[in-house]
Amino acid sequence: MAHVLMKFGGGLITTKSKMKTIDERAIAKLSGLIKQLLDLDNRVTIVHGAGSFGHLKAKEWKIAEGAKPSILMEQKQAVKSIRADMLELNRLLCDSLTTLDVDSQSFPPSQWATEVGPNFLGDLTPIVNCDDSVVPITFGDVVNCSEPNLFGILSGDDLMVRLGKEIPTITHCIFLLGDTEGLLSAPPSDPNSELVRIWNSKMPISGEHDKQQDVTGGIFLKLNSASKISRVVENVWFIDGRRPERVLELLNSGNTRGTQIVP
Ligand code: IP8
Repeated sequence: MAHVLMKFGGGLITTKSKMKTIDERAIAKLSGLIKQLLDLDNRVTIVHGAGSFGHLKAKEWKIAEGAKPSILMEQKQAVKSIRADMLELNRLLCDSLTTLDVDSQSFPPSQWATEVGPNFLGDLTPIVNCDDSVVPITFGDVVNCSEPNLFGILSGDDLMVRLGKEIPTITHCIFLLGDTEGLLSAPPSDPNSELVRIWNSKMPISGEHDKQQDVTGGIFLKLNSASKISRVVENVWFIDGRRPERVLELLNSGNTRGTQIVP
């Protein structure tokens, strides 16, 4: 039996550039994957990103930079609105699971976490000790921070680091990506770009961070997070989220098409 910690990237479950647009087909496929994993007696813990339910308003109102006196009223309004949007996205995912008779429990970080980065504060034990018949789900969110920032963005990648390290039963930690098969040797626009099959933090990366839409760290934060987790979890992978069957193949055979992250 495996315990799989998976992150659904925001670019996989939403269209990143279009305000609050979900990818219904992708979500239905991912729910199917969770159902299959549970039917095979595995445990599953989910983290999801924000995509166009978080990054666009966060970018517009500079939420990741913390409170700015000249626009504080608007920022506070945006914080409320992003939190509501994230609850909405989370509800859509949970509803999709319910249609397959999968029970889930949501843990919205704005309600239990403060501060940003992998050393954020908050009690993870309700997620760690969640009943194994239920799929715990948490997500990237706007959290309260101490002065002078007052608020900030806690990325799902940071939640992955802490859950990967603090849930002792995790055997597999998988980042499901929306637009690539894994880590590429060069940006996707480069014709010589190839899938990197195995990566450790001493290897160079030639990535792009889409600052237009992404207020957290893009591929760099993901790699850094995965690398930290690989020190405690044996199987850490980047896999194409449009091909969920690769997750099942990984569990069955120990290998699949994607990037394995090693210490
Ligand atoms: O997509 C970001 O989480 P991520 C959360 O996991 C918000 O980096 C609200 C932008």
